[in-house]
Amino acid sequence: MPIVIEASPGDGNGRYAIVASRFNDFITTRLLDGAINTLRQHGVDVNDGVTVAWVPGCVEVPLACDKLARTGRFDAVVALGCVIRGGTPHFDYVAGAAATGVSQVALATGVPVAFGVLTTDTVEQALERAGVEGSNKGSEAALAALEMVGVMAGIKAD
Ligand code: INI
Repeated sequence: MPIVIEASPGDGNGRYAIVASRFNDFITTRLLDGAINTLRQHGVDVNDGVTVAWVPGCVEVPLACDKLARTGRFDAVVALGCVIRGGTPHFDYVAGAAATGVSQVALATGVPVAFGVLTTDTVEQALERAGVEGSNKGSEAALAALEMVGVMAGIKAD
């Protein structure tokens, strides 16, 4: 039988940093609420175990993630932002910089960085993915971070 390393986001272990982009903050504040609620629901003490850093826009997200990851104080980082195609002629540059940068941070630092950056064509699509009741990509990114903390621990222990 193979050795299987798998984790569920249930044990509430770990300290988390969240980087939130202020651009389109009518969306990103909802993503942040979703992320924090999900961490809390999974047993994380958000008063002690969560740090939130606000940055101007998605272009700045990777650097803040990198700096936080390198402190050694966090088991995972959650990146939150919102790029709306209608809102910028350079959508592809901003969205691409965020996506590439965030994945490079994870590989360079060994700290999981969950990608909760919305890249949508319209405001409506962004609102749908930043729901209070329904789909919330901030919440989904927090779940990925929780799970990856377990996976990293499983790989170390094996
Ligand atoms: N930043 C975003 O997070 N979302 C956007 O839709 C956006 N638009 O439309 O341009 C955006 N631009 C700002 C960018 O992220 C940087 O903050 C800015 O270029 C300064 O470096």
